[in-house]
Amino acid sequence: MYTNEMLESMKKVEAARSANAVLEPRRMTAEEKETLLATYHPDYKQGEFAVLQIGANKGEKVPTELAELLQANSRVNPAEIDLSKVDYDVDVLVIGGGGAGASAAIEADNNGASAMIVTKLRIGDANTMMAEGGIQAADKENDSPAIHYLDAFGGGHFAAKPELLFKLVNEAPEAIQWLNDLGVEFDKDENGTMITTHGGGTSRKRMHAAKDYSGAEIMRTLRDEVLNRQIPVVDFTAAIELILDENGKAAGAVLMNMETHEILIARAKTVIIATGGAGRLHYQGFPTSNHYGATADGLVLGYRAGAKLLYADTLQYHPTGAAYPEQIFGALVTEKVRSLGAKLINVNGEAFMHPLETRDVSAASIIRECSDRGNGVHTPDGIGVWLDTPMIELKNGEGTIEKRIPAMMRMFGKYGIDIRKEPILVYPTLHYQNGGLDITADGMTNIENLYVAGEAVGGIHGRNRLMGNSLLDIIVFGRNAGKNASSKSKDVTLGALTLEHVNKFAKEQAEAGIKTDVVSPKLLPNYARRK
Ligand code: MEZ
Repeated sequence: MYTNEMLESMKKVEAARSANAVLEPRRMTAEEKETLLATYHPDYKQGEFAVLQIGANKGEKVPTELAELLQANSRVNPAEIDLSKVDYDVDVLVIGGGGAGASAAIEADNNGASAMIVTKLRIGDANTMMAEGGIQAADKENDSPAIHYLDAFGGGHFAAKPELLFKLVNEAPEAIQWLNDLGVEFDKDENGTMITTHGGGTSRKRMHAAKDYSGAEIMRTLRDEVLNRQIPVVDFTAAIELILDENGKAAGAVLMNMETHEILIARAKTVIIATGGAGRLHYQGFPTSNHYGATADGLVLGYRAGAKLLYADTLQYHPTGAAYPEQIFGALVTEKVRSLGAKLINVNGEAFMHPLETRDVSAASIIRECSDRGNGVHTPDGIGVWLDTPMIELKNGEGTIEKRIPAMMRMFGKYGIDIRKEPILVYPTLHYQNGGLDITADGMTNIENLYVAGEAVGGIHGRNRLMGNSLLDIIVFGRNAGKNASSKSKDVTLGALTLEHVNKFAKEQAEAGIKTDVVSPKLLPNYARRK
């Protein structure tokens, strides 16, 4: 239960609530943000990164844990794999069963291709399911894709690949329409108009949501569509190595049954990596809001085959992970809580920052408050700052919390915390991989016929992503990859299948003097129960 320090601090929060609710903490200047990030954001902790010694991004830094996996040993010995025994033969192989993979498979199927999804867990076991607050699209009169572009480009430190961001924002309104037509139950007012809110760093209210389980609602709909179309889904089967053909083009994957470890071969004219993020690598010891399977597998598969990474050194720490109670440590407390009016408050009851700065700035600000400033609230196991949820109903009226963020109410309610009456404690949690595999606007990597969609892509958002642009990118780039990979498959004649790139990578490893017992892709987190 709450310690005395927590209770004392909570009294200060309550006493200051009415004043804090109307206070508008000023936004930080560009210079203030720069200094803050450089001093407190985990991306700037040089000791936590390693320089890659081999592969397409040799000489670049990535998180130490990722470097270990990118430069690890393959799970297969190519000499022992019989590539002539093909178990699955398809036009489009989709690796990953989240929102991007499902969207890709649906569009490939629409386009008349034979598509198949392989996933190491089950379809829908993915970060898409965990997304809460919403999906951005500039579809209101006071907004436009150009304004959406400016918000996202600035929020990402002007580093997004312009052609990718252009596609993201321009295809956003149609993506919402597509989801709506498929059956996603977006929040609407009595006239049927979609309700939209702000997110951090947005200059317009363009966050469309299904309460605070937007990702689950979207994934439910996409999964139903995949199953209704009878698109084959091979569950509990991981892709453990890509297969190329003799001309160096993507041509399938070596698969492994997660229970029996049986090896299977999938031959495909085009391959789409849609394996999601890396939160379960727990960079720098952070907890994560991510799904159990988020272990950067797609980055490893692509890298070993020769695909290039972009911005793999930049991660997103969601400012508000649950810091208390310990049973939900690191779980996502949606940004929508702040969109609806809750403010971040320190141990002394002070609103120490504007609640809707961009995520990297908000996370760094919370870390500063809890470290050098000494203004954090100690919990029995850690530290955090208050997110004053009762402010939401002061601002929007009674019943708002139950109506707009019922999942948050339930998550804390299970532990006896009524977020309508008590503030909650939060601290940054590892949430999103800003970087990933480099693609062109058609979704293809530098390896012909190898496409990527979703969180495994790098460069759509630059070096920091705005809320709601990830649910959007899985739809826009998932559909894009599905359409383009299926069209491309019509012109592909596969050469002989090979795993020679795996041998080549092992040779590079040896030449660089890398000796390691680590095998990758990792597939499951360190704490997974293994046979
Ligand atoms: O885009 C996200 O990461 C998101 C919607 C998260 C959230 O705070 O709800």
